Formats: sequence, structure tokens, C-alpha cells
Amino acid sequence: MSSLDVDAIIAHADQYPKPAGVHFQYGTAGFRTRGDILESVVFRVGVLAALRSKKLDGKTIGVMITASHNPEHDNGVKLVDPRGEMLEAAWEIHATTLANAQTSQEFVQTVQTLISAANIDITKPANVVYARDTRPTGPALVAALELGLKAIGAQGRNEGVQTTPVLHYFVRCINSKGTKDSYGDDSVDGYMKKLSESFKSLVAGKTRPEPLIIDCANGVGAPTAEILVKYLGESIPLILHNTAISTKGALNYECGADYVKTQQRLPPSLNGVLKPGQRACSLDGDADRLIYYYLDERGHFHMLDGDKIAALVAAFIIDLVNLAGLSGDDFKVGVVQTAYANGSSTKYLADRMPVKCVPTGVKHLHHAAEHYSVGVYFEANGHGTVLFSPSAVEAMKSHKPSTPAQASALQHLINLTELINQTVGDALSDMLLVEVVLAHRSFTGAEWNSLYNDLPNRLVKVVVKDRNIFKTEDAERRLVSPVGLQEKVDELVRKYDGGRSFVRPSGTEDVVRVYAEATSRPQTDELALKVAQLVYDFTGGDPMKRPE
Ligand code: G16
Repeated sequence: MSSLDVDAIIAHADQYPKPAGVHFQYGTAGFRTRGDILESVVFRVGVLAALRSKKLDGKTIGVMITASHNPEHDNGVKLVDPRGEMLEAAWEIHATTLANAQTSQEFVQTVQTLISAANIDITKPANVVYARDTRPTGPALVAALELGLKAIGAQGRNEGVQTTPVLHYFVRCINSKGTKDSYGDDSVDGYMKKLSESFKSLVAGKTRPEPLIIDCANGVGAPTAEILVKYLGESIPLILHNTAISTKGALNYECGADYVKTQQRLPPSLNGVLKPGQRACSLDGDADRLIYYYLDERGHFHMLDGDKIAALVAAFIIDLVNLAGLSGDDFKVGVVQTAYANGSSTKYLADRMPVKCVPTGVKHLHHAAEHYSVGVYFEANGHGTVLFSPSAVEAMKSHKPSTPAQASALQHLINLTELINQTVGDALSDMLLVEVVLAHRSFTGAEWNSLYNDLPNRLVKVVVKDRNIFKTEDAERRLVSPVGLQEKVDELVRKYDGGRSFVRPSGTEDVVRVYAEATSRPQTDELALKVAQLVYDFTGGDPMKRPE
């Protein structure tokens, strides 16, 4: 296209008018709200994705339509930058501005302003690859996206129903194809082959584990896991549960990683299925979160969350780096967490390596992890991955091991770079990573769990009139607004042994989240509920209590 076809864009935009009285915001993981009011947003995201591609000289941009852990009636949309990472922060603001233009005319004017402000050459090509999860509103939103792409003359590539991490992987593969940084084959088979081959090499010679149960949250992880099972063959027995992707209302309902993490209990569908000592894990609605758990001999539930995964994986990688003879000032392994990380996990990790705390949201963790040679990042809720810096990869390739033990540790590290999805956390790739470490350590779930003892903790949601009045600082650990509330939280926390609590607005749900931990369960519950009550009294609202 030689210039912007204003009339065509207006004519197409008219088919998806913005609903009146709604304000859309590009939050923690893109736009997220009720799926039936999102069509105008997704149409405009199509235009924005094309502009982003033009700005980056025709590089392929990803668009994922998903609301991940949210209830089935919600949906969402987010953009993926060329290396498979989250959209650059400055463009999140453009996304919010475009989504809130009141009319088609105002929308086109906003597009024109963006083109000149960002100095976008409109004659460049635009390429966009997109996918959706299994939500009922998905097909209509894909249609809106496709019209947005058509309106601006972009090339679209529809990848159908895929997990979020598969879409991120595709974006990186497409953009790196034929270069020295080629990330892999841009097909599901290519990805599954990469994961399964590296997994098999990493567990070669190890004892075949007992069957692992996977709760697929009745979401898009189910069909992807089915394919993976075929590729893994005899190397690991996997049993899939909660695979009902066409059953209305089943998605994330009493199952999935968010349910297990927040309720701290087994999905009811696994009662009587999971045997004491057996390992199980839950994915979330778009398969980018992973939570493990097991029942002990007395049938008591034990959760192995993102913090426990970080501890397991980071310690293993440090051992491999030392064994391979790579450790030194220019080869640093570090961990990134958020304020939700259990205090015991932070202590365990900080005794062994540098640990950084950043605000909630994969984009923040990912960027911080890039500062290490090997950056391990996990949110307590099960989002996470491991990043190997280009110089670390170079060091591994050029390193000359001097003993067979060094050579084997080095080969394991190289295989890990293939097993781990470095564009974004992938629950299935992370699951294989955990299984590798458990096999190498000969750990049961209980042995893994004993790395450290979690402090009792609780997460409470408070529905308030306006969550936007809540502003935080210090990686979300302190409130700056509403003024005076933080002092009252501090006053309360001081009364509890080992107490810690913070308040932050959610970026994916219309709630304020309150987190608390203390040395005993009753004290933790009391602290969480008292802080929630404070929030309620300050702002007016309904505390909806959900233990985490
Ligand atoms: C998204 C983000 C995560 C974040 C979670 C909850 O996850 O990708 O980084 O931890 O939302 O965020 P908030 O507390 O702001 O609602 P998902 O799995 O829903 O895409």
C-alpha cells in the first residue's frame, strides 16, 4: 500500500463500532474482558499489529486471542514482538489509545497520528501470524482481526487453535528463518520434535518415571499435549485429564493451574484418581502456566508452585554450570521473582545466587532475566522459563571440556537450550524440564518439596469501585495511592510474627489483590482478611475471599 486508504479503514471499522461507556486497557497480558464486547478492540489490534510490522520492516508480529486463566466468558488479545517476546511497552499505550477511539473517524485519526509520531513507512509490507484458544467467542474475534488486517492490507497467517507459547514460538521461528539464529521449524511438528528429542537425550540412561497426570484445564493445552505424547513415545508415561475442550463452561472450571494455586487443593476431577506419592500437574487455559502437586501417604495435598519450580531448576542449572567448568564472573546464573514469591523460596534462592524482584507480568520478568548469562524466572502462579543469553550460548559452544564429566554436563546444558521455550514460558516444555531435573536428582515429589518449607500464604480478591486508584512502587510491594492506606497496612503487618502483606490492582481481572504471609496458618488468614477489610473500608467494595 502506497498510502493509508482512509475510506477503506473507516468502512471496515464501521462494522465493529466501539461499545459505548467501556474503557479498554492493555494490561498485564494485553486486553482482557468479557469476550462479547471485544470485537472492536480485536479489529483495531489487527490494524495496530500491521503498523508494528511495517515499523519493523515487515517482520512478522504475533496476535494471540486468549484470556488464559480467566473464566470462559472472558477473552483477550495480545501482541507478540518479532523475537517472540511481549509487545514493547511504549506500544501498549498506542494499543490502549486506538482501542478507546470513540468513532471510526477518530480511530483513523489516531492511526494517522501514530504513523507520523512513530515515523512508520506505510509502504512497507505487514505480516501477522495469529491464533486463538478454545473459547466460544474466539471465532468471532478471529473474524474481527482478519477484517482489521484486510482493512490495512496486511498479510495474515492463521494458525487456528494453538497454545499461547506455540504462537510465541512460531513468531520467533518465522523471523529467524534462514539466519544464524534460526530458532526452529515454524510448525507444531517442528516444535514437538525439538522438545521431544532434547528431552529424550536429557533423560537417556535414567530410570523411566512413574506415570505423570496432566490436568489440561479443559483448554487448548489438551490437543497440544496429545500431540506431544505421541512424540515422546516410551520416554515418559503421561495421562491426560480435563481434556473436554468442547464442553460448554468447562474451561478452567474447578481445574487448571490457577484453580490449584489459588484454592491450594486438587481439582475435584482428580479425587480418587491421583494416588498417594504420584506426581500430577495442571496447565492453565492457554498452557503457559504450570503447577505440580502430589498427595502424601495420609492423602494430604502438597503443592509445588512456580517458586518450587524455580528453586528446582535454578539449583540444577547452577550445578551443571559448575560441573561443566563454565562458572566464573562472566557466566552468571540469576533468578527473577515477583512480590508473590514465597518468602522461604526467596531465602532459599538468595543463599545460592542473585535474586531480583520485579512487578507482576511476564514482560517484566523476561526483561530482567535477560541481564544474566542464564536467567531463571518464575512467578509463583506457574508462569516462567529460562533464558540463555547469546554470549552464554557462545561460551557453551566454544568451551572445551577437559573430562568426560565436564563434557556430559556441557551437553546437558546445550540440550536444555533446545528443551526450554525461550520466547515465553510453556507449561508443556516446563513440565519436561521439571521431569528432567527430577530424573537427574532421583527426586520424588516429597523430596522436591523438602528443598524448603513454604510460609503459609493467602491471596484475597477485593472487588472495588475503581481499581485504577491503586498505584504501587517498589516492585508492587508498597502502595503510593490511595494515600494513607500503606501506613495502615504496615501497622497491621507489624502485629504478626514474620508477617508480610501487599496490595496491588490486578491487570487481568477487575479486582484488587491482597497477598499475605506469616509464620502460622491462622495468623496468615487473619492478616489477609484484615488487610482486605482495610482496602474495603478505604474504597468501598466486596471482599471476595479466595485462599492462595
Ligand atoms: C497473566 C500474566 C502473568 C500474571 C497474571 C496475573 O497471566 O501473563 O504474568 O501473573 O496474568 O496478573 P494480574 O495479577 O495482574 O491479574 P495469564 O496466565 O492470565 O495470561
